[in-house]
Amino acid sequence: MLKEKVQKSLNQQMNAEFYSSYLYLAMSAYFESDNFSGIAKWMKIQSQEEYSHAMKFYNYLLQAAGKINLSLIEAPKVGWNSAEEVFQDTVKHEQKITKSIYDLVDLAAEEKDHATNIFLQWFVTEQVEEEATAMKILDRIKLIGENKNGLFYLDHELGKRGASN
Ligand code: OFO
Repeated sequence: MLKEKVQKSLNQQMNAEFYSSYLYLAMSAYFESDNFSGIAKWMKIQSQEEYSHAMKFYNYLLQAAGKINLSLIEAPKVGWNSAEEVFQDTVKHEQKITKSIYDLVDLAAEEKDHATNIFLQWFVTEQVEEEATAMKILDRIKLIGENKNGLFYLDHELGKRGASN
């Protein structure tokens, strides 16, 4: 049986993952409207991946006989000024998500909820990858600078991304 505090935080994290899905979909639409269909595809797959993260929380809550509390999902920002700004926001967002996962791990440890702690370890590892990937793309965009050809090449490369988990 989940403790009240743990259940509440798991629900909050589930909703944060749904928000991540929304945010990356908004970013995908931004790139689509700018005709960068490769980066748009990358972002759309990222959005789907975030949806699957939210569903991991949903399924775990049900499995642990917890209550699902689907709350209002905040509207994401619309309109960015550049690809660099989008990826800066992505890095910041992932750092924020990492912090909330760490807080959740701390709470599970405090509450001696070993099962939830083990469940969360997958997210701890995942966040290392999420931050590193976003940071790598941001670094490349910074290197490209104003070079349109460089950005089109990146668009082509990111468009090769296939659906993951
Ligand atoms: Fe769910 O990892 Fe990104 O936000």
